[in-house]
Order: sequence, then C-alpha cells, then structure tokens
Amino acid sequence: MNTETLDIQTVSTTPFTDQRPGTSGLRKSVVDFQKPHYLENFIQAIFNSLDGCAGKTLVVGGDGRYYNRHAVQIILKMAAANGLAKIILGQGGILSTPAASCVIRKHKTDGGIILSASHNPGGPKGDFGVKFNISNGGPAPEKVTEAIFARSKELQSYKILSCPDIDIDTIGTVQVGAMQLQVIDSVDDYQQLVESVFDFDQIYALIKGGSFRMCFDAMHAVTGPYGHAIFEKRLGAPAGTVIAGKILEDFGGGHPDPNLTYAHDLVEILFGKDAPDFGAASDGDGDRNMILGRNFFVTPSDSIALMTANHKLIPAYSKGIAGVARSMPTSRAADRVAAKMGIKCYETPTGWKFFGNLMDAGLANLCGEESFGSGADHIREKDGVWSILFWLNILAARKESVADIVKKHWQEYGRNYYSRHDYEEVDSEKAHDLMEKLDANLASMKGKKFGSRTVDFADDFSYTDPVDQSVAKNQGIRIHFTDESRMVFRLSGTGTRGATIRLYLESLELDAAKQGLDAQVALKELIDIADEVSQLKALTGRDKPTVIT
Ligand code: VG1
Ligand code: CO
Repeated sequence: MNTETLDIQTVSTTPFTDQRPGTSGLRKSVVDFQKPHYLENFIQAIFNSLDGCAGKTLVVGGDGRYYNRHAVQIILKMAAANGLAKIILGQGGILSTPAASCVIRKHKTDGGIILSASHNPGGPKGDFGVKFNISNGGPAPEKVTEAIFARSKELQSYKILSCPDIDIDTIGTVQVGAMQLQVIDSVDDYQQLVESVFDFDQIYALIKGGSFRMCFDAMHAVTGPYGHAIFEKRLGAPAGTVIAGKILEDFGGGHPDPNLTYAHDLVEILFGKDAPDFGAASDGDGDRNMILGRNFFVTPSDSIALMTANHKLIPAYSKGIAGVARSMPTSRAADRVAAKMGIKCYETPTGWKFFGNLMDAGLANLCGEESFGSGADHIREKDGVWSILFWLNILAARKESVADIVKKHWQEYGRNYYSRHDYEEVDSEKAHDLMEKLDANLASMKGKKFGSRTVDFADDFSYTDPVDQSVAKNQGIRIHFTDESRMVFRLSGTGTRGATIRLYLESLELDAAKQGLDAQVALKELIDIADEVSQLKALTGRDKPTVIT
C-alpha cells in the first residue's frame, strides 16, 4: 500500500495536567475521558513513550464497559497513523485483563493497551480507564508510567487516520491504512493456557460426578464468555452455572467488585438454603476473584496462603515453586506457609506491577493481594478465572469442603484474622492531612502501649526491588505490634472521586479453639486503636467505613 495516499491527520492539542497513571493505569470518569482530545492525548503519550512505533505490534482489548468500542476505534486509527505494524484485537474489543496479558506473551508483542476501570462502575456516568502493559505481559513499571506522564505534559499534537469505522467484530486479518489488524477470539488463547496449568480431567470428573455443584457470578462483566466457555462448555458444569454472564456496558447498573458487599446475588446463593458447594465471582476486567464455599467466605489473604500450601496438587506447580509474593497490606498468612515449606516470601507495594520483576527473574511463582487478587507466572497480571480453577483443582484433588480445607489450614498454620475498612470519597485535603499527621508521629511510636498491645515498630513502607534496585517510597503507613498484630493506612491510587482511605487490620490466632470468631469481633480492639492513633473519625467526620471486606 502506498502510505502517501493515506489520510493521516495531525491534530493540534494542548496537554492535560492530570494524566499520571495510578496503581493500575489512568482511571477517570467517562465524562473526563469524553473531554475533547483527552483519550487521544493519552494514547499519543503512550506511543511517544515507545522507542519508535515503526514495526511494533500491540494487543488491544477491554472489559466491554461503556466507551470501550469508541476507544478501540480511536486507538486503531491512531495506531495506524503512528506507523505501528500490527494490532491484535480481541473480538468486539473484548479481552479480560489476564487474557490480554496471555495474548501479549503468546504472540510476543511489544505490549498492549487494556481498556478498563476494573471494578469501578461503568456506564455513561461511571468510570473508564486505559492501562499500558509491556512485552512481558505485565503492567508498565513506574519508570514507564512516569515516561508516559512526562510525554503527556508536553504534547502538542496527535496523529490519527481519517477513515470510516473499522469492523472489530469479524475474526480475521484486515488492513487499516498501512497497519495490519488481526481480530482474534477473546477466549481461545487464554483457555489453552489455563488448560496447560490445571488438571482439567480431574476437575471435569469432580463436576460431572454429580454430587458437586458450583456457581460463578460474572457480574455482567468481562468474564461471562470465559465462564461459559471454560466452566460450562469445557468442564461440563450445567447451563445456568454462570450467572450474570452477558457483558453489559453498564454491568447491569452494578458494581462489578467481587466482595461480600457487591457480589450479593452470589452471596445469597452460597449462604442460602440448599447452597452449592462452591461459589466464585470475578470483577469488571476479570483479574479479581472471590472464593466462597457453602456458607463460607475465604479471605483473599487466606486464599493465597492456601494456594501456596496446596501448590503441589496443581500439575504446573507439582515439582515445587521458588517463592510466593504478596503486597504489603495483604495478611502474613502466606509468609507462615512459605516459612514452613522452606520457600521464599516477598513483600511488595500495592499493585500488580511490582510482581513482574520477581516473576521474570523466577524468584516468585505465586502472587497475591488482599484486594481479591491472586495469580501466577503463567501471565503477568492477577487472574480471576485462574484463581477459581486453582480452587476447583484443590477441591477435585482433596475431595473435602471449602470450609474444612480452610479450617484445617488454620489449625496447622494459625489464623490471621484480617479485614480492610475503606473510607471512600473523603475530602482529599482531609485524607492527606490524616496521613501527614500519622507520618509525623511515626518516630515516637515504638514501645507505646495501646490497650493490651505494644508497638514493635512503625514506619512508612518503602520497597527496593531486588531485581533492578528501583525504590518505591511512601507505600503505606504500618504500625506493627509485638504480638504480631498490625494495622496499615494508605490512600487508594485507583479512586476517581475524592480520596479513599484504606485501613488494613490483622491479628494472629494460633489457638484453634479461638479461630472461629467473626473477623470484626476478633479485630475490635485493633479497630479502636486505629481510630485512636489516626483520629480518623474526628479528622474526616466519618463514623463508619463505606465498605468492609
Ligand atoms: C486497588 C487494590 C490493589 C489492586 C488495584 C488494582 O488499588 O488495593 O491491591 O492492585 O486496586 O486492581 P488501590 O490503590 O485503590 O488500593 V484492579 O482489579 O482495580 O486492576
Ligand atoms: Co480488576
């Protein structure tokens, strides 16, 4: 094709000052993204941060929320105008975040652009987001996101191909200007990969055996097609196993966050009469998961610990793993397993981007976060469906109930009581003031007594990456007590309205007779201490958290 005949437009623009990517990409309200040139500027900043576009291939896909299809058109036209060689696109613009990571790795592309605001609500009044992943399939590390931010602040123009809208729904390869566009099935590559990790025959036998029942809530978000293909079609679960399996642009008006508050339909089923044996849900973009047994909730922190303890049951990990990694606020249940099994345990800042180097270097194979995220080195994102398959594989191998498996785990390793209290949409100034006051008191905390507890140490978490020595500072305030209980305060990096204060609470119970309490009851004293230390109620005017998980 003669590129000189293409109608490539150079559109002049002015920079936006608020395009710094957060914990997981640039997340803003749809209304923000609809400002003239807003999306185009950020996409151009991504392209400008690449070391030239010529000859490069990127993967593009999103969670199907409102604005997804529109954004895909803009990205394709801009990619063609900027001289990219090829885009691999999920059919209809759909790829779960883990599937995008899988496709980037399998097709050895230079990276990918994922369109999602994860678990944030969708629709015209909801949120939208853009995330750039690098060639290992993982979220761009801070040095890359900072480079994108720097480019966004100096942007004077962007390039876009002027052409009619492109067919994004037909599988196959077409030309867009001088660029190749390959539209692929959204599920196939991902399904092949997870089939190579788990014992699908064993899980099939469990599900087909007749006495085991499960329910998967896709929350009208991206994992619907993955759930139908993998749980129902491939693993033989009866039709109806997947609920809310149709992707809707506004997620059916729901909040696609798999926790006890927002996944209430599933919670009612698993805690109701004649409940199935196993229940699971995933979030907007398919990287989070919630695991339920009959009348039983598995905390995400326990889930990663249990996966570590049971990894030998999974074909891909049966020969052993080198290590496990968890984000700092995640409970230390996994640390206890790692210590006993003689494997390494790493503690990273919040956000999946910090696990990439550890996995690339072969230091950690399994990773987890308290925020309903777990995954492994088959890709470089957390992975909801993988986590659910991990549990199904454990259940198929052990033939015990979810509750029995978890309770036996606590008896062996102790129970790390755990809870996170979120205070959402707090006035930004007040939230920062609270963190600053906490920070100012850190030096004098050691040895202080609060109720029955004594402070062991208090600091602002800072992380040095063991692979590239990069340093991430100010990653959350930790107050550790001498009885191994602790609390962590940090501000969310994914919220789009005001500030969200997250308070993480943890205490250890080794006595099996005392392991059956409700977490809020077990953590009551710590919750009170947290308010005393931070003056949260007084400073924010809030008397209770918005969400407790
Ligand atoms: C939150 C979670 C964090 C997670 C991030 C992205 O970040 O706490 O653990 O990695 O969301 O997950 P923050 O900064 O708001 O606490 V997802 O599923 O939204 O990509
Ligand atoms: Co997500």
